[in-house]
Amino acid sequence: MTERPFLAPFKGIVRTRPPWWMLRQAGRYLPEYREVRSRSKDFLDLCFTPELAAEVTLQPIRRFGMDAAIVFSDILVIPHALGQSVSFLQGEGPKLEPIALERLESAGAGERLAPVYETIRRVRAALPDETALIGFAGSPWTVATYMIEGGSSRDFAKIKQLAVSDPLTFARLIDRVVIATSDYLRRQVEAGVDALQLFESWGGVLSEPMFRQWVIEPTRRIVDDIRTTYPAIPIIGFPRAAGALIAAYAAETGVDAINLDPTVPVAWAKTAMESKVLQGNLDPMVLVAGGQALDDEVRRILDGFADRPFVFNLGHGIVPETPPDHVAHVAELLRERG
Ligand code: 1CP
Repeated sequence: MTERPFLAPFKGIVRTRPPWWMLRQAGRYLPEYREVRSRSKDFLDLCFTPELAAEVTLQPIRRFGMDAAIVFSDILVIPHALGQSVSFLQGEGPKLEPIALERLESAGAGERLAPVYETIRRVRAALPDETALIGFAGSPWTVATYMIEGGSSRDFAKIKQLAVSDPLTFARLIDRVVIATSDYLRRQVEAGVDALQLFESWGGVLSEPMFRQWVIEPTRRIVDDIRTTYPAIPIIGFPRAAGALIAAYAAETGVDAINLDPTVPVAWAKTAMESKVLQGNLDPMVLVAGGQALDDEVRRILDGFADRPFVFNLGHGIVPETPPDHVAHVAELLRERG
């Protein structure tokens, strides 16, 4: 097998051109994605139809040649697997029906997520040998925000109330999500992914003690669980917008790498997380804007992380307004580095 460039930083290898991929690199900014999406009944149907999910996973690789593909699925397949009803309404974001804790299905993620493992096998068979494949899940706190709030939230009022006023009940919910997520990620590795990413999109709304209890601790349990079966699999954590607590997350969860959001200063990240692979942290809006600002930002980030293990990426997901040409231009800027 040829060495996959994406994996080099995880072995401590630094090359003149770092590997790259882009958060949410499959999706609505690509016309070929919109075409496949229009053929599926709804978004979850797309996630659970291996033929279509594999196709949209491969689309950005064909167009731009990133060093890694990320399996097409969503963080909300875990509540679905636990028996909560999840739907994605056009233009409104996800909607989750309220469900009593006792009614959540027990055990792991079970067979409901089998189509995702089939997607992984298909993608691996179709990918160029040098391209890595990343599996992922949401982190328990972030997944629980959707389960408790019933969708996206601004103030996280319900989940904070529950976590503060009834921590035992909330801990039982988090436990269920930890077990299902560990199972789901282990099965993704078994199906053929080269690395895993955990998305903690909403950890940044918590105080330090709550962040330690509901972000660091459950994440550490998942990492420990995966490591008992797969000690060498690279795990990337993404504690988005978590400020100074990012360093505690990096030190205490056991992840190998940290995806940095656009607000994290390069120099701070390098000293605060010296032993970690770093990934990020271009602002997706600069990618939309393009022009000189894009060139300057890509160069600033590449120069800033040039001397250490690094994966070039965005600091948050690609937005649907992104011109595909701007992504092609970033690929060009990276190629100029060798
Ligand atoms: O109609 C559509 O096509 C739906 C848009 C969409 C897409 C393309 C959703 C709904 N999910 C996805 C795929 C997805 N989501 C991937 C696959 C990889 C890829 O696209 O290349 C990944 C990794 C995610 C992760 C995800 N989903 C996160 C974590 C990252 C982040 O953006 O913070 C979160 C929070 C979700 C929930 C979710 N799913 C979809 C939407 C619109 C949302 C966000 C809602 C919100 O902002 O609260």
